Amino acid sequence: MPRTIAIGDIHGCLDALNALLDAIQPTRDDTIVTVGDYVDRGPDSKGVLERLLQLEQTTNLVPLMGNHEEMLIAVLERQMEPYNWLNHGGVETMDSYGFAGDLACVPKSHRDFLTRLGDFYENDTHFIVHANYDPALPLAEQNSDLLRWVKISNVLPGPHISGKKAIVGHTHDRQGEIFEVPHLVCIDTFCYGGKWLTALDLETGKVWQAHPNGSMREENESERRT
Ligand SMILES: [Mn+2]
Repeated sequence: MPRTIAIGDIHGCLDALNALLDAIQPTRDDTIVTVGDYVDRGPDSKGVLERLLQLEQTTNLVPLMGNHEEMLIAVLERQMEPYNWLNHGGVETMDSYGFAGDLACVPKSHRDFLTRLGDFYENDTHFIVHANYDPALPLAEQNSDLLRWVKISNVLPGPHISGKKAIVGHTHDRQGEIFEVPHLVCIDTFCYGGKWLTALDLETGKVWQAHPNGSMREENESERRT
């Protein structure tokens, strides 16, 4: 049976991403949905984008756009002054590219990847967005600021009109735990802050969690029904 697996906010934590993928062993028929925020804060944003580009070749990858990719694109396209972004983890991203004054250190393959990121994923039972959603609007009609920026700790959305269960990232739990209510699961478990990178199998509820040092959280592997 092909699986559909969501992966939370990676934020440059390449060792955690590699550990998760080693444990999951995605096949060509599996769908891996990454919720966005691949870059910033953690140590190896460049390596994470490189790994996602590889993953596109070997599984059905559906990469979504986070607010951090939105900022990076705006800086690369010189539509935004970099200062705010640099304060939100952009310094670490530029370090990973060996930035020495020229934005050309970010290769075209990475820029192209950033521009083809999607806003949502949905199947018959679930949908996935980076941050939040308007429960009353179809996914294709959502406001991108709401999708990418608004924390569920500020506005916890109600059940979506589709009746499907929401999977989101963006609002990290400082204890590194998954937040779950009946209609929504948040899988940003604060990897860059020293907690966990989470993957969730939508069908079976199986959870994998990896530490930024690349070790797996064994005790949390359990069968959960989402
Ligand atoms: Mn975010």
